[in-house]
Amino acid sequence: MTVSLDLVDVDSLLTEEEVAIRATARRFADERLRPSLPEWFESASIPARDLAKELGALGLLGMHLTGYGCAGLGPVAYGLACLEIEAADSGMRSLVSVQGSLAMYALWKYGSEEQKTEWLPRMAAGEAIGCFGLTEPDFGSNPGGMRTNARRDGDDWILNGSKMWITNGSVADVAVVWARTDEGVRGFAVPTDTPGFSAPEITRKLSLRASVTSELIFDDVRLPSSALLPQARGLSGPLGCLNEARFGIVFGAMGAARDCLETAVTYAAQRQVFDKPLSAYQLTQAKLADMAVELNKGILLAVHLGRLKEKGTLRPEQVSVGKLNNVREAIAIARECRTILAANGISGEYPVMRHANNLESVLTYEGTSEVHQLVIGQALTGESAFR
Ligand code: TGC
Ligand code: FAD
Repeated sequence: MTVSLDLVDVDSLLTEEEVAIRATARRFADERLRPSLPEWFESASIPARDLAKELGALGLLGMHLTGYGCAGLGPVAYGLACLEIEAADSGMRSLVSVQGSLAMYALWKYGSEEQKTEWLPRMAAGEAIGCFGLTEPDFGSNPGGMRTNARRDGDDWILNGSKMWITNGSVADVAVVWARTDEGVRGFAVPTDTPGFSAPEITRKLSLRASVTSELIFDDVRLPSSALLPQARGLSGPLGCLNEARFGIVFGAMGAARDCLETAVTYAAQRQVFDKPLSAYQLTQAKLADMAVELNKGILLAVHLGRLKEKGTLRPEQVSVGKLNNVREAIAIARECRTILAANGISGEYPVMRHANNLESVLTYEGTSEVHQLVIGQALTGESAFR
């Protein structure tokens, strides 16, 4: 957080190592990402392979995992990196979190030694890209209803079905795919050059345009028994990965919010209305103050959850508190900042509306706001209201 927006000295809660990693991620975001984002967003195309290698060289892919070429850093360092990358664009953070928290984490946590050594070092270096296929066209919030299935054929598995809205899908080298089997939901590491696998890109998105989003189609994809993730059984496998990615979003969303607020503070100081700076009006200051308070609260919450994660006590409903609050506040901040920039707020010359549009996806993916309300509601009441 820049000095001017860090009203409560969040920095005093961070270690030197965490501050250093944040600085590395911020420099990359400022120098490599930020200048190109308006163009990538407008053209809806990103140099995903180059970016993955550059992020890998900085140690930002799977950075909270240990061994296999991963940096082995703590959760707060990982969260701060997500925050800085998302300050550039939520789509960039998606690239990082799908690679590290979903695809790599699934292989790291549930994979065989052979799967880990085959994929993780290359994925940490950004030389191989991963995606994570859980959502289906008819089953998003309720992945337990999935239709994608895998059946045994001798020692092999035959995979059929489809996944929808899959980040990195068309550029991935390996897809972690969750499928219904005779033994319940199981995960598979599917090399994307396997015959019968295809990943058409989803176009005409109005949000997260600087991110590859795809459908995955499995048409009698034959996989050897070694493709099965041996340690994941049932829905708790994929849901365990979601906890990791949601944690990154708790921090990341605050990056998008900070970028909007920084833009609005600067803009309000420069913009003259009725013969004096917009920032000198009480109405503007009330908006800026309220947004800064929510930003500071959100970052404090993120750091607190990070410390719980460090101790190994972080519970899924606590991650839901962070994801629900911080994304909801981030989108509110982005929209309020847009009002301060008024007409300029709708222009791609400024990052505010791009962040606001991106945050619509962030509000939906990794569990919608409603899903997180229901997770928290269940923790409060003991009653499951999902069904
Ligand atoms: P339910 O019966 O409650 O649980 C089934 C099994 O899973 C266990 N479990 C969890 N385990 C780990 N972490 C969690 N957060 C868990 N929540 C539940 C549970 O203990 C049980 O285990 P077992 O051993 O008894 O079988 O499951 P349900 O079918 O009622 O569903 C619960 C619900 C609705 C909360 C869950 O399905 C859910 O979270 N839905 C939202 C789906 C979602 O978030 N999808 C995200 C897809 S990936 C993505 O969006 C990537 S976006 C790109 C980016 O990140 O940038
Ligand atoms: P639905 O589940 O159809 O929900 C529709 C509405 O109903 C929502 O408002 C929801 O909150 C509400 N609702 C659902 N259930 C209940 C209930 N029990 N009570 C009350 N209200 C309810 N998925 C992946 O697997 N991998 C990815 O990499 C990935 N990347 C994504 C990238 C983008 C840009 C987007 C937009 C999505 C991505 N997703 C990914 C999918 C994402 O996780 C799903 O969109 C999300 O889980 C919601 O599912 P749905 O869109 O099918 O909505």
